[in-house]
Amino acid sequence: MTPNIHDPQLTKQLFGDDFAWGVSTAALQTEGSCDIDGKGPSIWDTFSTKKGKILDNDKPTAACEFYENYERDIDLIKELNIPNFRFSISWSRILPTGTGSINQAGIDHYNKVINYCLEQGIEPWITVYHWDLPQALEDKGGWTNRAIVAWFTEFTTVCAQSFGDRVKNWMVMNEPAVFTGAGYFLGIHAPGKRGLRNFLPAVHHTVLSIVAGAKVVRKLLPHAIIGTTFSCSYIEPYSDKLKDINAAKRADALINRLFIEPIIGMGYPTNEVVALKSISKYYQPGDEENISFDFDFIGLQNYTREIVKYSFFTPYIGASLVKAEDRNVELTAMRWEVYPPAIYQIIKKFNAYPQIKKILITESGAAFPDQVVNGQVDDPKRITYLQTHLQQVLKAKQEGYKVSGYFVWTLTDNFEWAEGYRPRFGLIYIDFKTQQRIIKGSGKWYANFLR
Ligand code: GCO
Repeated sequence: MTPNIHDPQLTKQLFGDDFAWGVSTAALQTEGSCDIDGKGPSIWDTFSTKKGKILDNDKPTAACEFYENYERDIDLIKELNIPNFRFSISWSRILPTGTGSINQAGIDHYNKVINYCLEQGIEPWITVYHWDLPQALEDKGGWTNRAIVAWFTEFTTVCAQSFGDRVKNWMVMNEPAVFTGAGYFLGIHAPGKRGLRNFLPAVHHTVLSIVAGAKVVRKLLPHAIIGTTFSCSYIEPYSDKLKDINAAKRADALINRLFIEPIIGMGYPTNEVVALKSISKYYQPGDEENISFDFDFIGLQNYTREIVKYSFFTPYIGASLVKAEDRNVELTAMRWEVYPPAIYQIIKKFNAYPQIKKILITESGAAFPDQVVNGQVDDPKRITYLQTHLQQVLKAKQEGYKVSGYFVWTLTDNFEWAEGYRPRFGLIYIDFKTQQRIIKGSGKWYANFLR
């Protein structure tokens, strides 16, 4: 089905004047120039040199060349009528070894990006940390080392002091469940560590760091609007059998609640996942007061739904995901189910927490196998994905649930972590050999919607 580009049921006006529309990116996925102007290596620069870790052994060395050519892509954001641009700061550009001496060239670079956005009338939104830890800190244990709370506070302080006079909207961290789960438990993302003995301290130090970072921004920039972002999937049990229902609850605790609940003052969800109780080993006196913060907003990032089944063989959690490809459903190039009601359910779920004041969708989007035909990229599936998800966001809003922003993931095709350059999530196509850009049909649709 080719969607109606001028769908009268879906207009920007229906979401209200104060709804924030945007697009999200991340430093490591777009910048390239990994060792330019004094930048130190990040864990992804190192991880991607190990054979077999990234699909096709792709590397983020060049990515979208955003570092060198940021003006070109910010011009495209303007051309697409997108008023808000969310991007992250590369820690090892600012502090090449993570702590200690500051690299002025890194600060100058982000000043140029911020200033250019403002000159084009685009509001910059900063994510302080989007997964690219300086390798020098990983060499000292990374997120498993409690000293990281001080290192992260130092990095956040430099960011707030350098950019806070012009940047109003801050997100302390992106998707802690993914970088700790994939990077410190499953070993499939950088730095490739595994097991509970890495995962549990990484979780606790991440929570302490999110709160410490938020406090520093609040102290240095009393007028800043401070959020942090979480990945979340709508979870349903495989059957109405009690053991599947309980397995789904455990998966929900791990996937959706592990970080958000402590941060809003509820503690870790240890009743559902008993293995999490050992996190107390990493507590120090006073931590109870330092694991929660009154955020101005929470960013939710949703892509799909997961179906969960009881599994005797899965350690710690006794639950497994029923793969979307075994469920005869529509899939994206990530093999994730296309299920628009998931985003509505997620908004509804997090509206039930009275501590959450404001919700923004800080990522939503899909990868499909786009192709250039006669110099054009038609991607009707992505247009349908965005429209059907926006209809669900609108439904939530009209039913009275808080939700006040929507940021598409992402501007251009980019380096999709362990999946390399194959999954294409962009509104804009990139030929990675020539770095040529082509605005996809979905980009034109979004531009028209935002006009
Ligand atoms: C995340 C990250 C993005 C990903 C996107 C698609 O949500 O995992 O924020 O960096 O590229 O989500 O997987």
